Amino acid sequence: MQLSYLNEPSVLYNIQCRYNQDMIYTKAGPVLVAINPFKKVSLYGNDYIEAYKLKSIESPHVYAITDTAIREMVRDEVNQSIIISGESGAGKTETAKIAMQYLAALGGGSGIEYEILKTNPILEAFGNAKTLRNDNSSRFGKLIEIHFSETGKISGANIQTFLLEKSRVVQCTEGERSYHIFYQLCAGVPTDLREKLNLRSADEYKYLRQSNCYSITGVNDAEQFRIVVEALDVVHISKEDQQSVFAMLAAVLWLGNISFTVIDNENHVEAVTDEGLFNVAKLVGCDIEELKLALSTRTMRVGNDNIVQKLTLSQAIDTRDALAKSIYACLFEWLVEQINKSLAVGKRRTGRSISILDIYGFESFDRNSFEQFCINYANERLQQHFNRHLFKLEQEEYIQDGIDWTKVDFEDNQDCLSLFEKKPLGLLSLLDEESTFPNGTDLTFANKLKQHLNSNSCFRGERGKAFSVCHYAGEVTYDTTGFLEKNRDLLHLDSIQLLSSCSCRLPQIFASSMLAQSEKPVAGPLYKAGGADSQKLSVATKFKGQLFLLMQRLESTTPHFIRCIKPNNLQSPKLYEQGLVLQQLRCCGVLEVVRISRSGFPTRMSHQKFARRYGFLLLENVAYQDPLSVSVAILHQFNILPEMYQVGYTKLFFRTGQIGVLEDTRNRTLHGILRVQSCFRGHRA
Ligand code: AD9
Ligand code: MG
Repeated sequence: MQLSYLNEPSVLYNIQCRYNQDMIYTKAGPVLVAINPFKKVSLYGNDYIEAYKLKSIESPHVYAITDTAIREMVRDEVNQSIIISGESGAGKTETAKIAMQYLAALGGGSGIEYEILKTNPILEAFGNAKTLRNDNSSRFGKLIEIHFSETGKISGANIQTFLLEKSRVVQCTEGERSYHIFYQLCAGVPTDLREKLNLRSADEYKYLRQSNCYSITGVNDAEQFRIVVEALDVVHISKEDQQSVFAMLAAVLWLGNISFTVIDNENHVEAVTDEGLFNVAKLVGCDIEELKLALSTRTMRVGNDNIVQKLTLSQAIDTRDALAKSIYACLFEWLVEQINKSLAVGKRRTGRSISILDIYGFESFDRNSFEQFCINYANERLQQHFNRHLFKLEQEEYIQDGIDWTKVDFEDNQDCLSLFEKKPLGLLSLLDEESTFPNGTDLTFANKLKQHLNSNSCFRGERGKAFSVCHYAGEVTYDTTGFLEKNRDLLHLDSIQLLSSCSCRLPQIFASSMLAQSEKPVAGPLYKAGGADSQKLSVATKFKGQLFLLMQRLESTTPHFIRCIKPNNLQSPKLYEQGLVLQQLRCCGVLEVVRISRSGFPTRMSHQKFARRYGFLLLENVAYQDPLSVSVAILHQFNILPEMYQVGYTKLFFRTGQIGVLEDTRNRTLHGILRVQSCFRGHRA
């Protein structure tokens, strides 16, 4: 459906009308808007996939946009990306799966497409959790790159993940849960393995008990466990490795149950030799006494001597929790690595690919911490990519090619990004600087921000340890408590050494990957607090680097944008809050996109390409003419109205939908030719 009169009310009215009839997808210029139905809608499955493939349905859909990506990949020989954004709970992960479903239906042979689909239950089990916003919230970012062979079949895939929220393993807000896999394991593990791992029910583990939430309405964790195991089989993770994975999960849970007792009058503590300690030692394969030592002391190097320092209760708890977080994060990375090995592209790759990006959405809670700070920073970066493609680059291209074009102003989030990234006085730099000071605290960090950034229009100092940032999606107040520690993310060398001395394979692998990370000479701030500690890149700096690389990769692709919108904050299928929808559409720039694309020329093709692609449809012989003349002849023959295109110096520019008409004619003609040829061959045979 095309709207002729575009303003906020008409767009909103249209989206709501469609939503009421379960048509959750609407096209806003080149952007697909998807409103979360929070219920099953009958828009998916093989019949629909077939219909979109044959183009017998035109209604906007994730399938349609994915189909366009495939066609453009083949037509332009350019890699494509499908970039899905929206707030937490808006439907990004579901949308990504729907797009993957469409791609998988293209087939690949040897079941690779099936394997790709099976990565979803695994990654969701290990990387998603129930939050206050979303029962299945992604706590990591994901880019899946699906490769195609020359014949247009899937030849393999590669998954890249970004910054898993590891604090959740040891710390979780009331009403939220830790990662699904813990509850699935506790509920669904078969009896023999349960005994081997000494597993109890979820409510016996302190890490899971603290948030007082064990189940999710409508979700059967035991059944989910079965699905995950089946998926692990499909991506070729051996039964033996699966057992090791579950042993690591059990070890993390038991770590949380280790308690400490005061041993002297200086408040130093020692780990209690109880069930927790015993089980951890058994599961990772280390000596109980060594584990006890690693959790209760710390080796410092002073000059040429090693000095063993006893820990206080809070230091010991931090050490224990840091170990649990590291084991989990390493396990997650290791799993992704194994999956990637299984999905690896064979030798016959063409290098063409479609990438699907699904990262954690913008978050604004009552209390926002370092995790929200990173998540929202990532969303700012993504928003800029969106702006650049739909507004900035668009205008620059028109101007460069000599097209008459009236500028449209758009919300630019560069100021907010600069607030984060500026050196030396930006949020990230100041955070890193404070993290390297031995005496730096969350409060000194907050004060430094206020001292240096108060004049910035996107920044506001708040009382105490808090500050606010004006994000494109709204203002968020961050509490700096825990910022420095989470950013340093130190793991004592004692802990790494403990892991490397384990008899089990996974802890050893984790130890060497931790060492590799900490010893690599890398640019940027390094942390070397207290002698024998590991040196490493700060979490924020590493994340920033990852995001830059991601953006670089996306820049080399043709992007297709999907904006997910949630109609209410209650995950309810019945409630449509106009104000909430308007706010999301407004701040993510969708309304401006509509404006620009109605008045702009979103499709473009070079004269050469256009002439080559459609020239054969011409009735007159133009073989000797230049591409521009051929192009103009095509435009005339097909009666493309003058207001529907513009001829630039190097390219032709078309309004939405115009090139589709030509494509259809071309396809029909080509099919005709093929039919004639095969008839001809049939006669001769
Ligand atoms: V987060 O940033 O990871 O917290 P997402 O990924 O944006 O968030 P998600 O895809 O997990 O949200 O969707 C949230 C819930 O909405 C899902 O668990 C479904 O229950 C529901 N949902 C989303 N999209 C659809 C859909 N197309 N059909 C049915 C849907 N339900
Ligand atoms: Mg998600």
